[in-house]
Amino acid sequence: MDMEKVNSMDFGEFMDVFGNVIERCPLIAAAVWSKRPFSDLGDLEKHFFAFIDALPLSGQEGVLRCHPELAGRELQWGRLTAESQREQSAAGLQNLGAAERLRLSELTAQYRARFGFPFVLAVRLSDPAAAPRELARRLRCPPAQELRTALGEVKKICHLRLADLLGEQP
Ligand code: 2AL
Repeated sequence: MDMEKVNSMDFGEFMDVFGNVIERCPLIAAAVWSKRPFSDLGDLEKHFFAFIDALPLSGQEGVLRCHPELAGRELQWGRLTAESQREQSAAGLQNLGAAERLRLSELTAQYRARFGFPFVLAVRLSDPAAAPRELARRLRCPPAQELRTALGEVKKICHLRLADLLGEQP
């Protein structure tokens, strides 16, 4: 899909295609539509990122809370969004052994208890072994730094989803 096509989309079409590039936050795509025309992928994603950056802390935490747990029940039950399901399955999180799944769920519970939002990682950019390692490392970070790191992962996920939709190399 090229930018001319994107720029010609009416609001409904744009929402159908880009509504979930920020996981379960269609309001962000709804706001970005007003910024068209877009020159390229970088320009389009810049508007998604600017919206997130301009949110108050409660909004940024809300964006993080819209993300499903990694390798959580929603994955096992097939209740994720299509994008998350693809990402988590491709990262091998559906096929973890019982011990690995338990370790991950203990760490994600500790993370949520410490920071108040779920652990977010762009899993397409890592292997299954990296998730618990990264979790253990980030658990020790100061909250303000961790919020920035987590939002950086949201932006990486957004970039990969946009690149897929536009048929571009990430
Ligand atoms: C996810 C997800 O669903 N896809 C991805 O890359 N990361 N979730 C998460 N909590 O990090």
